[in-house]
Amino acid sequence: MKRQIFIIYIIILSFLSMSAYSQQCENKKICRTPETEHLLEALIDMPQRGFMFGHHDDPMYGIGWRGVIGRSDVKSVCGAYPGVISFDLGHIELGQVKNLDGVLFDSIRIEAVAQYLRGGMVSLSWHLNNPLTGKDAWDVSDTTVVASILPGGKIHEDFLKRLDIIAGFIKSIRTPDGTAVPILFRPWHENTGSWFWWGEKCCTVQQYKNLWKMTYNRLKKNNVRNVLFAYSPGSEPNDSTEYLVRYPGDDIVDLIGFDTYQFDHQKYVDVMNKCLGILTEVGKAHHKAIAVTETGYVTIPDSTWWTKTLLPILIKYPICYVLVWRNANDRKDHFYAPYLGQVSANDFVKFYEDPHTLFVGDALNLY
Ligand code: BMA
Repeated sequence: MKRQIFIIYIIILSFLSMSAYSQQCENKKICRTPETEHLLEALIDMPQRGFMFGHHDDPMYGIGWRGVIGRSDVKSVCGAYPGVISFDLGHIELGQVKNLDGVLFDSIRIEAVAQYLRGGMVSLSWHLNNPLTGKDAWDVSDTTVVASILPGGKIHEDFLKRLDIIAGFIKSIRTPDGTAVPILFRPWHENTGSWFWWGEKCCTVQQYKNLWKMTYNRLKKNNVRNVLFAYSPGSEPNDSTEYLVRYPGDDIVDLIGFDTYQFDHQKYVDVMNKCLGILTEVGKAHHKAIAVTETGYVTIPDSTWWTKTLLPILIKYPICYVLVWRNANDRKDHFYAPYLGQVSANDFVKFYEDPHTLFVGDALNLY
């Protein structure tokens, strides 16, 4: 008898906790997996311990190599994989097997799972072709593209299929035991410049925000639960009000950042400090994680750039990560991370050893 009562008690208890869980999920917009939820909390708490270093396409190719399993320029220099690795989904929407930089989407899935299993974070950007002209993401010749893909637009239905492909891919990134790998998705980036077809001069503020809403809602409709969203505009805002002009909203965005690169040293230092000051303020007010979502100094010709330029700026602000762009092997002189023998490699080791910087192996506790 006692045993039966105990079993009934357990059944009631699990029923109550299940209904509490589904209620919690209904209240929120996208119902996130526990791992994704944990990642978001970890990103918000991260600045208490330091910030992660990130590198785009890190395990895919580097200087003098391509497609060598386990290889990484960053690891070859400091012995550890970056805490964050990002990949790009451009051309997946066209049903192609390789992205715009020649990387197989199957390899992206494999490497994203590998990065998760080693405790690191994965982010995805999307340099998608112009859906109206069929040219690349940089084709700004037509300013009606965003309008045409929004509800009521002439290629809206067709564009939803592209979003479904994105949703399907993000959902498909799973470990062998079926756990969906949490992904920080960073669509519609650098929108405050006008070099992409979703840029400032190509759509109104409202159209841009609707683009985000449509993207978010479509992923939700596809029951994508392993996703967080990053908003990362591109050109320098003057203050937090300006930063927030095209901000899609607290209910959609989980992390805020910005993309900026060094051309002139002093200008870079000034822009970084200004943007990070703004991000710190906005992040606090809106309870969002903050990050330098893309940066770098092409070919890093300054042998002490990591510890004399980048690090002293970053340690002043509560960021959770900084990410440098790719070490292209399909373009000459287009690399942003050091490789063995590169002039800034020794300095990068010092950057790695600094207690503020976090790589795989530094107990990131993301999940
Ligand atoms: C850009 C460059 C391009 C590349 C694109 C998407 O900044 O690196 O060569 O195609 O990013 O990765």
